[in-house]
Amino acid sequence: MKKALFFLISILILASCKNTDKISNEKGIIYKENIQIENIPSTLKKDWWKEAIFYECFVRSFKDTNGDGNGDIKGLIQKLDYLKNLGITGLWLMPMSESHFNADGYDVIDYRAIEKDYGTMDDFKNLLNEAHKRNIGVIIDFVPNHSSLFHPFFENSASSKNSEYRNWYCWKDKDPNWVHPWTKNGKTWHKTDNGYYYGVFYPFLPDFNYKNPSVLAYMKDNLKFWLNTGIDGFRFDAVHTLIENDSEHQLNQPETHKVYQDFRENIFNKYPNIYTVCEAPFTGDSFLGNGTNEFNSTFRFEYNKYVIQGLKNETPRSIGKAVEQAIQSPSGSYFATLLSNHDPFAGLRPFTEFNKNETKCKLAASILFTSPGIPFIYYGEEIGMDTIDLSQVPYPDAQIRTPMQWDSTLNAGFTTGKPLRNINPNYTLYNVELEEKNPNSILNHYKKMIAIRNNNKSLSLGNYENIGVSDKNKVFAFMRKYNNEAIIVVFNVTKDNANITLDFSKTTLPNKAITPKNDLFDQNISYGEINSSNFSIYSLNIEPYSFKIMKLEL
Ligand SMILES: [Ca+2]
Ligand SMILES: [Ca+2]
Ligand SMILES: [Ca+2]
Repeated sequence: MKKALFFLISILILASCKNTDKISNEKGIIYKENIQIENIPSTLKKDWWKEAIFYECFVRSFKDTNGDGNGDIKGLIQKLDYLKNLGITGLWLMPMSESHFNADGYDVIDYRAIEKDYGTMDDFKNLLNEAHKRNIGVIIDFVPNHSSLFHPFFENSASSKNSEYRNWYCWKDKDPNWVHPWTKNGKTWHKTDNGYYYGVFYPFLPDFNYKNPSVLAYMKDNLKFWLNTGIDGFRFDAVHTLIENDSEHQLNQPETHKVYQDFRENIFNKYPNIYTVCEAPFTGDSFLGNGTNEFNSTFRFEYNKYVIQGLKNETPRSIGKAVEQAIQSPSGSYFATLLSNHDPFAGLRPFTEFNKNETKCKLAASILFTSPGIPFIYYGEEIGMDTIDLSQVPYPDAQIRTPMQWDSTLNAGFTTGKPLRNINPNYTLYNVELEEKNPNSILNHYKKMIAIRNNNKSLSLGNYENIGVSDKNKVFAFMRKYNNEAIIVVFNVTKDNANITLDFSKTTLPNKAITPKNDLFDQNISYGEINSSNFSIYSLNIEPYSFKIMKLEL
């Protein structure tokens, strides 16, 4: 009898290991160690991400299928055909790990479990299958710097100075009073009954101690755990904050780069078709390393800043500069470009930034999809979702993380229950169902521009060349060239008509007679021949707030 019971318990423990990769014992939670790298064949084409257009999705706000008011994995699966139809080829999912929900998933309590509100690991694997069937790669957020206060390791760490996991977080007996690296009068060390812990973002997000080799090993196992599920890569959160040394040395430390070089060499490179992109605001290209030894991409927040501001102020020079710089990453690496994301530091929703001006939303998208770099759309951007009033949300970040607007019915078709947070009142005018029917909608503009990028490799893989223009106060122009295809893009971002000439003499365009094809966006527009007599004075008329996309076969 005893033997049978022991056998039963063993089976149960094994079963729980298999499902969650962790077992509980009297000491707390112990995670499986030394996870092996598995050979997971990728169904996506080699280096798929270099030509991809990504869609950032906050699952909790995307589509609810069980009426609990929270978006879920099954809801995302239901909407994969919408995404396929939009033309995107990559999905970035904001954190999928079980979290305490103080920070929309960036407060992890279990690195190896799917958020309970989202569904199960089986649901997640089903999502990966369904996305891959549609040639969509899936990357997930990974939050290396901090956990939730309610992560069992932090709870243990905080319980006593002698606790087993004490050294997994950063503790001091006295407040060292470090100056906060970006918030004036912000606190970095937080008081408890038995010491101060470091938490650079918030008191409820304690930083891990990466000087402890056990932490590093745990995180490497977590990375392998997720890669073994068949995901196609990661978006790494706040990479510049990983290791801190003293008050003056809290960000972008050399030891931090060593950690990512280790991840790249010993994990990422062993899964050959994955993509890694990192968030490190305003640290330039430092987390791209030499181009091949840290992350594949880093978000270029200067890009969205200058594109959005340049369109608001109608200053073509600053936008042209931002586009040009989007290709200047170390060889082998790529900047990720965007107009907006889930963080207000990167701006509010473009529709809000442009004061509800649809034309500027569309121009911004046209710039994004013709620029060098790997473009990312933030969910709802493609339908002109607005920023919600601050009084309607529990905390500021939530004002740009409201439920997706699918149709004009109650709760915008997001849920049949009570939505987790208020839906933006503009949903009756701006939603997927209405915009799909309107050829001039923001959504149809996005679809058209995405198709143009997907159908023309010079826009994704091509080089960048600046084209001289006769009136830099109205217009900027550039060329993207790949093999024997060149695309010339000209933007007038002002309220005035622009009657201008283009100068190709500083480009690598061959000085011979070529007639551009009809405009890629508006097939009704045809162009005159480019030849040796007009090579430096090619005339074009561009109406206010409009653009031309000319394709040449060389
Ligand atoms: Ca739900
Ligand atoms: Ca949760
Ligand atoms: Ca840190």
